[in-house]
Amino acid sequence: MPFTTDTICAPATPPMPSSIAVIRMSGPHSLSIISECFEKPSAISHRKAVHGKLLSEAAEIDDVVLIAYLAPESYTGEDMVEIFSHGNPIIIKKIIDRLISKGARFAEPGEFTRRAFLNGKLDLTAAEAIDRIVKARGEWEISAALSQMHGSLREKIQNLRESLILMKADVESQIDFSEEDIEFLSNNAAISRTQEIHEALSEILNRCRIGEKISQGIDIPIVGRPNVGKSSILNLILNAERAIVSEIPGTTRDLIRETVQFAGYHVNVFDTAGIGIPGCEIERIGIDLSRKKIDEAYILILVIDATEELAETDKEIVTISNDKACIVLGNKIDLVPETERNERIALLEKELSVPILPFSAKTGEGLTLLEQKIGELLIAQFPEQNNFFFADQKIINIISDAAETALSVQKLFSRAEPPEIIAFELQNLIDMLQEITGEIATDDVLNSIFSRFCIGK
Ligand SMILES: Nc1nc2c(ncn2[C@@H]2O[C@H](COP(=O)(O)OP(=O)(O)OP(=O)(O)O)[C@@H](O)[C@H]2O)c(=O)[nH]1
Ligand SMILES: [Mg+2]
Repeated sequence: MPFTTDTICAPATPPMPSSIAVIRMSGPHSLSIISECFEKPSAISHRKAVHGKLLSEAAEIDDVVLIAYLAPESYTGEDMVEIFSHGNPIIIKKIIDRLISKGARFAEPGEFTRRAFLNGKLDLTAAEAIDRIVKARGEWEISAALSQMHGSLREKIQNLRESLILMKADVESQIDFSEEDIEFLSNNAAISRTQEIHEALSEILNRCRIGEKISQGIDIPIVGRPNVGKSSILNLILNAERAIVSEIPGTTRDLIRETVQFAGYHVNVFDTAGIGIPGCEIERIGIDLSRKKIDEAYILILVIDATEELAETDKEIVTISNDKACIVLGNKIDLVPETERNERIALLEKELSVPILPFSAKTGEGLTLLEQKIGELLIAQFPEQNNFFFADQKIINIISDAAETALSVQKLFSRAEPPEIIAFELQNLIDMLQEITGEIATDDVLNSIFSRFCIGK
């Protein structure tokens, strides 16, 4: 085992009153430490839940259930103990203090999973997935992270690595037997195989980038002229009085961000400043922010006032949103008499050349359809819901370098460079793939990954 003679402990549940808290301990002294703190040390055995008093000298700290796991059959691969106590932060602290007084030390963030990785219990792609399962804010994110934990990304990388190892063996045999008449992988076959590898790595990179976007949340700004009802719509979506609503145009000046779930995705909805002629410097800054938000977004909710004539600004916003997935709401439809609605919406649709959803932030009319349409757009933008990956930025950089290196190997083949040179570059590429799964691990990458983890994970 490459690691540790020390024993670590930490709460695995948050420091707030709850029915049960879990405290974990891992390392070679876990069993001797717990034996000194538990009233019935002889009852402790591998993977068996035991119930009894946790003691500080003679006094009872709490009535607990604990499970011991003997190495290597534990999460970390070391001897481990999990203590289930009552979820009172005072009790949790006393238990931790007690374990520390007997020789354990408080764990760093992610240190349990780091030990699991170092002991070969999981690879780096699975470790990353575990962090995402804990922190995911959308259902698709959880399901993608679960399949990554079960090996979806690792298998892809390992298949590529195996194919590269075969290729390298083939190239190396040309070094040794160059005088003899042996059938080698033809140059053309090697060129097309490296192309496939480049494409596979680019695809993985793309899926990691989508994973990143999805875990940060997909931005959907609500945009339009001043006073058309953007803030009222945000409040309606959230079912809360989040943004100030007033009949004075130019009320909202800042971006207001709130997170909601649509169709299983975690979405950041933004209320923005109305786009128009700014009345003051602050409004101007707000309008600049709105325009920037329109630029960056893939999906937009565009609001027009269905009771008013179209303004040039409405047309301009529709034009600049042309290449985006856009839902246009004809808001304040409650103010249009029932008999005139169809005609009104048809006229606006004709002038703007886009479909318009009749909407009322006041009565809630159109909300169900809006939510349904946002769901459809999200699914259209991210069609393979759980087919994306999660990776640390440093790992994403390695994948990107690997995709480039596959291309440079291809060039070496097409220039028919000496096999020694090609084999060297192939080995570089193989090493990069090993860094992704962690077979080759640097402290730099490990720190970057595990420092993002929670304490106790
Ligand atoms: N009748 C009716 N009034 C609405 C509706 N939506 C908004 N309003 C009213 O329109 C006015 C402006 O609403 P806001 O939500 O503040 O509009 P906004 O687009 O955020 O305005 P700015 O922040 O100034 O750009 C307020 O008086 C709202 O009560 C609606 O659907 N029906
Ligand atoms: Mg507003």
